[in-house]
Amino acid sequence: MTGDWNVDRAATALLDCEHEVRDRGPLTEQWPGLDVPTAYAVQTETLRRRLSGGQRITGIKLGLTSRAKQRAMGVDTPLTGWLTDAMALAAGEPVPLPRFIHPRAEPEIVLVMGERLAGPGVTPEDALAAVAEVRAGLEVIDSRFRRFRFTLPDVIADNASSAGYVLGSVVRDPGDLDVSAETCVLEADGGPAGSATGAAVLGSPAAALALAANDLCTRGQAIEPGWLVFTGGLLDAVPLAPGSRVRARFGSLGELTLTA
Ligand code: 0L1
Ligand code: MG
Repeated sequence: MTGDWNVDRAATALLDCEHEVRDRGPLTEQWPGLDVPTAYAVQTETLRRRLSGGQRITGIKLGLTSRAKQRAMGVDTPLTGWLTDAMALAAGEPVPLPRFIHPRAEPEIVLVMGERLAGPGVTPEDALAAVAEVRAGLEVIDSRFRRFRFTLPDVIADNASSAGYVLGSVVRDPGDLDVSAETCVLEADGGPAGSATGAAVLGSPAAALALAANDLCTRGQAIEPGWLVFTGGLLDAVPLAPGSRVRARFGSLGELTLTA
């Protein structure tokens, strides 16, 4: 049955899961006609409701920009989602696990915008020229879909699994750092969980930023000064459970730890 589903109902279903801290099956099982443009309309509606509830946009994120993440999730198309102030986590404080369904953490290179960036036709060079700061980040993702199983339209509607983020304190000038060559070593619960460089993200986090600007432009939007851009997980995400300790050590962007 697809007739009963529409953008409003899907937005309510996803936000209810978030507020009630429970998962659900993929929307596309009940609404097989959900396509990518309609999924972004659902995402936009959930953002509208967050903002009318008093939240503020702090930036955007890209999802599924690395082969490691694409392979792990079985979806090979990058996507964008919104970040708001309600998702900001306090650095150094334990992750508030009761707020999340089945959270996972992933290390990312974060670009902080100095200038407005609007597509179409944005190149990685244009994108980097609009960046004021480069920082390290750990994103907490928390799909509203059971066992993180979804199709591309599902995960787009679900705001790219956005749930939380923490930002590193080391600030670098984009002109002084090769973002593609920046290294990251991830440890989970005292053991190695992988390593990568910025090149894992579409060849360069600058390419991810350009993609985001060009993609947002198709929906009449631009990336604004001051926004954070989480450019995508460098490595597959690791689960956060009681007692977890996840540490990301970056080459020149410092170190970030999340405990739960
Ligand atoms: O930030 C991400 O790459 C997540 C995008 C959505 C897919 C997932 O939940 O892993
Ligand atoms: Mg991410």
